[in-house]
Amino acid sequence: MTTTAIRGGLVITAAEETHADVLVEDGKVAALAAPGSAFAQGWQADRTLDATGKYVIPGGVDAHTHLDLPFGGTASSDDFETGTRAAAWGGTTTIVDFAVQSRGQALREGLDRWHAKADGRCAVDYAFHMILSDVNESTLKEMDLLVSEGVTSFKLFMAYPGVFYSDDGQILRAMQRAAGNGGLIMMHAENGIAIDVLVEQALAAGRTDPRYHGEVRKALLEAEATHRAIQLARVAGSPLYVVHVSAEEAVAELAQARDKGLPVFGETCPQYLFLSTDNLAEPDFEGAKYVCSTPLRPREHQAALWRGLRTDDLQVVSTDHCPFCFSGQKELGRGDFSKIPNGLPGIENRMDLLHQAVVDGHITRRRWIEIACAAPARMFGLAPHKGTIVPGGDADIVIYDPHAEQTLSAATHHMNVDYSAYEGKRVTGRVETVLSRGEVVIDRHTYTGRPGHGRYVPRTTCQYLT
Ligand code: DUC
Ligand code: ZN
Ligand code: ZN
Ligand code: ZN
Repeated sequence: MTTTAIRGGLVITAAEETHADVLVEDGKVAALAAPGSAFAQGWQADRTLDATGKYVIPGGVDAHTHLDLPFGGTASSDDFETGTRAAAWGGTTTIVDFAVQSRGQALREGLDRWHAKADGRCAVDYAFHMILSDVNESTLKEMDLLVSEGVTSFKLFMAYPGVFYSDDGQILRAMQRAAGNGGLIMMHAENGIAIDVLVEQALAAGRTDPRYHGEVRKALLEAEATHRAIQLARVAGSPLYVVHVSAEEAVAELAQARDKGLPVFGETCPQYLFLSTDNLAEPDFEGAKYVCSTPLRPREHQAALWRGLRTDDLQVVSTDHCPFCFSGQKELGRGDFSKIPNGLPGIENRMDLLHQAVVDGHITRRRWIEIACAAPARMFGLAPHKGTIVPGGDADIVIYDPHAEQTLSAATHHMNVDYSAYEGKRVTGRVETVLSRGEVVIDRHTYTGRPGHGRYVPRTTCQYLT
């Protein structure tokens, strides 16, 4: 039985901040004790980590990643080994990735494929959502089975006609099924049919640069789809989680639904909080680095996102980490923005960027932990093992130096991608040491983890509803 003591830090959870020693036994949190008290009573640790002057926070839970995802004629450049290692570097100790059902495929085939990609390769713990690309009678029946084995959330797309797209009838059926089996429907809310018309018109008019990606994927078409998804969920009697919310108008739809008391939830991502259409307009095709969907918005939208995070109209910040190298991958879209693979890297940067938001005064320290750790854990059935520091919970713990200064850069990050979306950005705060189930995987800025340490975690249903 290995015991570890984390001494002298300020323990921050979503619920409270307290100076305490954290005692870890066999991968679990054994106790929180007043500083020094456990040792005075004879408690002994095999290893003591000094957290004096530091924060002791739960490991991050990133509920939206795409590792090793075939997309846009290529595949995301981080696989489960490199992506989860980068997550650990950034203080994230649990990811929920999206297994994909391809057209004509059973859910089981897609899920097995994702297990094979991840098995034995992960540095931190992982779970799966399931993307539904082919809603039919047998898919609907399979949803029940997946829920019972711990894949309790299903992503549907109102965008990407011909690829992932579901029509309103398919969406309604999947929502009805989720209403019966306890599953949570996650929605990519953009009107993809209308967007495709605008894409065609833009290209025909010679508007081929990356910035037109942002212009055709209009905020109003995100808001319209968000509104439609909410109404369909009401009709079906199912809860709804809208992923990667970027438009002020979409936040307003969520706020209105929540004011009615509906079980509607929203996620945003660091790129929408810190980047904007200014980045998409960077010259020499550099804007391609910032092509993702939903797209980056004009800077004016950011205030609504921060407000939504403060008022709890948005509950979660995940990354939608879906990296493609500029060289050879983003470049596929030179001369045609619609061929730029959609997605941004960020799995390593989320905890730091959100800490910077604390420094900047957008959110409190406890809200930082809520939106990055506790809320995603509860939303996706991982609490209380993940997302908090509580006796009996997993010892997924980060010692965080709130005073260290760092400059985000591709030269120093650990994601397998040749650029940083935040190149040159100065942030205050840095991950120092990371424990995953009691094992030190980052030891004072040195990686000490290994592929295969991370375990698959079956999930219960959404804990916001019970
Ligand atoms: N959006 C992205 O930017 N990448 C992956 C899929 C998605 O919906
Ligand atoms: Zn999406
Ligand atoms: Zn995504
Ligand atoms: Zn310091």
